[in-house]
Amino acid sequence: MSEDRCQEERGTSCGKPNGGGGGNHFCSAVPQGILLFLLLSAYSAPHSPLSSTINLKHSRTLAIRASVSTADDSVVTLLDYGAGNVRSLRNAIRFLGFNIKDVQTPEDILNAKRLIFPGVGAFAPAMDVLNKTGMGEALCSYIEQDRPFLGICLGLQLLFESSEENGPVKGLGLIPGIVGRFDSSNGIRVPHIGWNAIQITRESQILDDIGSRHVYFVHSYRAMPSDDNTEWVSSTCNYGDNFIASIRRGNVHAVQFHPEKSGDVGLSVLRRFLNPKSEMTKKPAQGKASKLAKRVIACLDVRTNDKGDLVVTKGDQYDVREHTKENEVRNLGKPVDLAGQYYKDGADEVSFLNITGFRDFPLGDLPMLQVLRHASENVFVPLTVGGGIRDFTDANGRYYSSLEVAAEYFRSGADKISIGSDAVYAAEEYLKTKVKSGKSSLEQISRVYGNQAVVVSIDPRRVYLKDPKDVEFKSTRVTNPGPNGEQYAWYQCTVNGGREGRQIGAYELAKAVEELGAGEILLNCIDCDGQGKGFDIDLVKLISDAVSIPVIASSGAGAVEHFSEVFSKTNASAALAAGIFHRKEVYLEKQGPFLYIVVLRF
Ligand code: 1PR
Repeated sequence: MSEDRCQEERGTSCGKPNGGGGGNHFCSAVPQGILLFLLLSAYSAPHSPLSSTINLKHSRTLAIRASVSTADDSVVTLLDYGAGNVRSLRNAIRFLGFNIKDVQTPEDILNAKRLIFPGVGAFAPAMDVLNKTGMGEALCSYIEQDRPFLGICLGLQLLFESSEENGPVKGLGLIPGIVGRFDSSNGIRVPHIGWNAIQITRESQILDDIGSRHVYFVHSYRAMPSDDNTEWVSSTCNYGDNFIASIRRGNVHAVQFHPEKSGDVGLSVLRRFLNPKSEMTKKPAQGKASKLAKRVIACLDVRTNDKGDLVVTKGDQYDVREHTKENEVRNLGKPVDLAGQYYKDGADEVSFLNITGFRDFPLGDLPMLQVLRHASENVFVPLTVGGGIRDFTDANGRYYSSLEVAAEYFRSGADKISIGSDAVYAAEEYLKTKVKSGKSSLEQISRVYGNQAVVVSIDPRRVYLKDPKDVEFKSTRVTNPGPNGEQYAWYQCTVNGGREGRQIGAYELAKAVEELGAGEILLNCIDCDGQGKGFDIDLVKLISDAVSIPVIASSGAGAVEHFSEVFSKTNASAALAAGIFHRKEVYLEKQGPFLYIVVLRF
């Protein structure tokens, strides 16, 4: 990039803030006002020794004043403006033996020895923060000087000229190109969530360990390779089309995927950025993997047992009590230990479901938050948490919005939150009024944190029918007829952990929550839960064909073949299982370029 180009962009983009818009389609977003408050308050912090020397609006001399830091080699400077879950990245950096210095002022950027910019949130509010605080100017100067930089996700996109996300919105303009949305009309599911392979187009040091292994993506917008930006592009990924997976020029790197969520391979990317001389950890695996992999998710249903300990439990059609005289809650182990174990084994994601969340208040449930905090210290794949996400008034009359509940979960290390009962009420209301109130937990959280951060967990029960006309809900022809020879069934949604049936079908619910902003559907099936007889293929097919967001098939896995069956017969993007892992009947294993296979343990 030429000096002229950067100067020109600064005149328009750094000098004049972009309009708001509150787009929210990738990573995690916080409304513009909050972002600004967070950053401005950090910037004007009285302890800043340099604050008097910086002119926020006219800071073009910053580059001249930049001095190479004498900071010690173990320090990494992090530009975190407080949106979404940067905890995992912090944990990953610390896990690799480095310390973090947070950016408080633009000069912290200029004085950084190495800078990581985990852009989170939507493009417009992020640019607004960068413009208004002078951070954008400092970033341009830092990158122009070819100093060690790693942008992640939005941290890559912001380097481009502009984005269509609630835009057009001007970016930093360092790399030619416009960031656009994936086109779901050609059959791909948006957001692009999951593990995909990248094609390395030129030597890029930080990608040296990757080979053909997959890395974790979660985004709805992407930059495309072109003749104008070819000198920057170091790898591409195919999802519908080839998009830019990483850029590199000199010491400046940026990746669209999340290294902090990409397990060992992601940690190696961070390690090679932080310490370019580090030994290669593994010989890159060879292979031709080029597709988005189907995900295997380990699920931990968590609740307090009768002694008051938080334990992993597992239901049999949602009944989690032992059928003994004591009638105790089944105790399958400690949540943090099991999550760590499944991560090491190779799970693509780990989910925690607080199964008594519908009656307990999650912010009063501090052990659950502690579980998340501890789990995220050692688990470097996406963590989802669900249970009790809704508005709540406590015993003292203090009102907590579902946004506050979700924010606490995100701060504690969750990448996604999962909403059960409250999403059913929201969908019922929406179908009744045909109006999106914008007030449901689902709508609010997806508006603020992006729809990729919101999973809706559906708990349906199969109801057999002689004739599809017998109900107003969508039914399907079933593979195995009902007890009285019924050829059809509809799937009735429930709330409160399956205790209460509602007058809405899984099909209607799935379509409604997609419209309301869900980014993914976790599709349980009470009839199959804990039975080990396989997923309900009829149900998974019905729902995964009905929506264009990813669907996670859940309930019933009891053998390796059940995973292959659900992936070959339906359009599910992922399969979630619990009992089969807890009982150690199978385990996960990484196999070359293919992410994970499930192998019987003898
Ligand atoms: O309604 O927002 O508080 O969320 C409560 C969440 O807790 C929902 O996601 C709901 O599915 C879950 N939940 C509530 N009660 C139970 C229970 O078991 N008594 N667990 C429960 C649901 C279902 C799966 C399970 C799979 C795989 N668990 O997640 O892990 O069925 O099991 P399998 O492989 O052993 O067959 P809210």
